[in-house]
Amino acid sequence: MKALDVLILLLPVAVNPLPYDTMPVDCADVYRRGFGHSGVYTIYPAGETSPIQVYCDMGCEDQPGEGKWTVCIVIQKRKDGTVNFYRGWDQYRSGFGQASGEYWLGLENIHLLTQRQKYELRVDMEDFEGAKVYVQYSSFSVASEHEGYKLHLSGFKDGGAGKSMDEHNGQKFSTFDKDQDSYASNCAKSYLGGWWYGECHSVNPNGEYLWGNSIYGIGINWVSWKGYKYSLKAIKMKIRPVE
Ligand SMILES: [Ca+2]
Repeated sequence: MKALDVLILLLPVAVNPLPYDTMPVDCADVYRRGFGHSGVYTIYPAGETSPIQVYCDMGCEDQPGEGKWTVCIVIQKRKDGTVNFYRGWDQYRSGFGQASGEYWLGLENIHLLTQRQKYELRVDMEDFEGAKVYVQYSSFSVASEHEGYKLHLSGFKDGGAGKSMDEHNGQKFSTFDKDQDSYASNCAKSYLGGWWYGECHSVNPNGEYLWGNSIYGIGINWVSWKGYKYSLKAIKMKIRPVE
């Protein structure tokens, strides 16, 4: 038995669960309660019966920005190709992967968070040569499933990656088994991801993990930075409530 296990056994068991009004609804709330370390936390954006595990980044500017991104919720993370992102609708709706590693938080969770209050989006990314860039949008929200989890973005700010993601504003989400894109064929099938595809994409953060060289459009592409034939090393989508 490891020392940590013993410690856990010795800790007193909470007899009464905390009342709902003390449960954190997002990462800023976790941080305000004194948890200052980045890591996996449970938050309750939709109430006490719907806990979700998220990665709270308590210092979420991977490269220098304006210094105000101190706490955020990571909604998507790619870094080593350990998780398969070519998945169907149910998986993209409810989320997959591990909050401690590569993951997708889930469209329903993202919708619940961003309908509660106003959020902004930051996307940090890195290539295999060590270059790091980002973009920010001062407003980010995802509509309900009934509305196809439509993406709403505004207030672009460039941290070097360029405005490719703009093209996806207003699109519904699509997976290989649910085509809601605006193209004749199935973009998710053609480009091996799940995304707010239009005709079809200019960024593909949930594409195949390919260690650099990408067959046209199927990798983790960010076209205004690296084009359709380069798949990024790492990308993280993060949101924070607007104060
Ligand atoms: Ca289509």
